[in-house]
Amino acid sequence: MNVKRFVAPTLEEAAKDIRKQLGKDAVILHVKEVMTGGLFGFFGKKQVQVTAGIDGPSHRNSNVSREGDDKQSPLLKEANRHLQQLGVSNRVLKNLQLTAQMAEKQGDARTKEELLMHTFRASLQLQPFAQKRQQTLIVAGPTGVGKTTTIAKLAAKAMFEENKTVSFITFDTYRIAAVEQLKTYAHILDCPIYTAYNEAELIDLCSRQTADLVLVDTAGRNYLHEQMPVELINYIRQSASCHLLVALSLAAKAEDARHMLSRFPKELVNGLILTKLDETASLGTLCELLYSEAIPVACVTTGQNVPEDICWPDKEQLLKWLTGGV
Ligand SMILES: Nc1nc2c(ncn2[C@@H]2O[C@H](COP(=O)(O)OP(=O)(O)OP(=O)(O)O)[C@@H](O)[C@H]2O)c(=O)[nH]1
Ligand SMILES: [Mg+2]
Repeated sequence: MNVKRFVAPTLEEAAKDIRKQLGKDAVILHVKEVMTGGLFGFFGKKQVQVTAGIDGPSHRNSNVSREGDDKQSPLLKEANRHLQQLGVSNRVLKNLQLTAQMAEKQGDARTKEELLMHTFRASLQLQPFAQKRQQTLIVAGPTGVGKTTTIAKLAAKAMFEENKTVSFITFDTYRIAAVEQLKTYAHILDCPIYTAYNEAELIDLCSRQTADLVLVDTAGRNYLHEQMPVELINYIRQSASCHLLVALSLAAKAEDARHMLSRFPKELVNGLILTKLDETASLGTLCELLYSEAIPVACVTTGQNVPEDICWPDKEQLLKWLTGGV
């Protein structure tokens, strides 16, 4: 067996190193916390030290990996089953399982939920979404994902719970019905609505708004084939109060959602609107996105009812959902 020792600041980083150097069949043999650096035992940095090994090529067959599975504790097996059922891509699954293996060796998880909690905490990038008193939110994303409905929910919350003034701009002029849909919400909420027919008009309208919250509805596009207009990208880049939120359905396949997100300039996306939580039984897409991207979750929608079906989960709530809690 080829055995190596890895030292990293976090379990996640150790897992990455192990997989890079030893491959996906690596087995964790020992995990402990160590202090590195410092002077005379002071000011050291807490690190994770992991000993991992891999059988030689002649032994790397299915029997060996099955034997490895049999050696797993019941707790790890249960956690692995949960991770498998999430429906994440193979790459993410392997990394999560490796992290779970390390978390288990660290020995402070007694239940499946605790072990999963350690695993997700070590692996996911959970950033808080920064709310500002005054901001323009441009909502973009694939067709039918729930952009317009979510905008209505966001407007209602801002008006009735936060006492903010709201205005709408629709940049979705491809279909008459789309403009009418937002107009109906504007009418019910009694807030102004403006229509932009091209990027220049949109930018002009955005820069002239005085409401606390300006919500911009964009046309659903097939982002697998099209890209955001360059003028709009430049405007968002230059404006301090204008933010881009990308709406993605949690019911979409994990890899499709990630691919869709990759069509937007990464540094431009300030937050994710994750829709249709009610339409999926597994949270693989949520897990995949939080694993791969350091983009805050702005809100999650949970049904068709306006304005009720929306929530603003914090880090702990996201972790609870992923470990199977509510
Ligand atoms: N189940 C469920 N349905 C939702 C949710 N959010 C929106 N919808 C429904 O999804 C459908 C499309 O919603 P829209 O808000 O029109 O979606 P859109 O992204 O604006 O669509 P386009 O403008 O055509 O790209 C509607 O029937 C909504 O009621 C949600 O969280 N759960
Ligand atoms: Mg729409």
